[in-house]
Amino acid sequence: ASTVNTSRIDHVYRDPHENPPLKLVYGDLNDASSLNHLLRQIRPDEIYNLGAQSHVRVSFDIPEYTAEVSGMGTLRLLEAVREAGLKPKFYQASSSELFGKVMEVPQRETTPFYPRSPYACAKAFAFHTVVNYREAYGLFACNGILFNHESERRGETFVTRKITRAVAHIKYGLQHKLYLGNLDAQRDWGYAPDFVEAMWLMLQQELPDDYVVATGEMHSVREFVELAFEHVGIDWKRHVEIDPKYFRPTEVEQLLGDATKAKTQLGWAPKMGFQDMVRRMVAHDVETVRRHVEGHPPVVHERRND
Ligand code: F7E
Repeated sequence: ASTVNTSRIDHVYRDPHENPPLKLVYGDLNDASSLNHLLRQIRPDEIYNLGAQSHVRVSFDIPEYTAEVSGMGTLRLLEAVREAGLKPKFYQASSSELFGKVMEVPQRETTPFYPRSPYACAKAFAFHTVVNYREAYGLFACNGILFNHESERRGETFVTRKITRAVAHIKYGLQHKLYLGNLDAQRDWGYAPDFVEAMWLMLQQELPDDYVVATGEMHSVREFVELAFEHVGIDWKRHVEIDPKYFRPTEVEQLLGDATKAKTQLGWAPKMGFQDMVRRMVAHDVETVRRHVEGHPPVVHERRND
């Protein structure tokens, strides 16, 4: 991007004490030559492929682009690894969206996939490609089938952050209405930092494998809304309205994960509960808006190599 968009990593990127410093390079999952070049230059020990057009609703508007980045992009990256003659450990961000119209409850590694969006179809292609490269070329490649994971840094158009930001703006009178889609959808929402630990653990094992990462608890969008507004003592019913433009042509009604395999084989368990996570996200957005309203300038760190 030609605009500076590092705000979510600035605490690491702009920290002068970070040693070694975090380095950013240009590349694109749709540009095989950039991937080939970067791999030969960096020769990484571990690769975490989180790159995607990751918004499910948006994938219905730009299906071809989504398939290119989220599906073919994974293949390009794996091919680049192979062509460079490297054997890094490889993590693929697979998704609970693969389960889509769920075939069993809760969902685990053996549950059949039933993707319900161009995004999920692209992720299904990527999932199987990773398994195939593991089997065909002996690559240490893992799929983490991660259920929804949220945090204060979640993109603002995903439902959780959309809600917590709106709550903060409504509290300070900067917004009156929050327009949402399907309040009945249910998700297994975990805390992103916990889930990142599971990603890392997968690559520290003796053998590569695929794992479901989830909390085992399911809540509706309505429950999330109720809890978020409750934290600031505002009645959500006065502010939330339904806008059908946020409905999806095919919806994933409910997702609930069974992370027994990750628990037993990786020794992983989530630390943050649902209520604490919602409270934390709301508190963060309330604090950000308060600073803005009260005219506190944001902390500016020195630029390094934009
Ligand atoms: O929607 C409903 C919506 O966009 C959650 C991505 O990280 O997790 C994420 O996918 C639910 C859906 O996430 C609005 O219909 C209601 O049922 O926050 P979301 P997602 O689609 O579950 C998975 C694991 C991924 O892999 C994806 O990359 O909330 N919903 N009203 C709404 N959703 C949005 N975005 N906006 C609304 O106004």
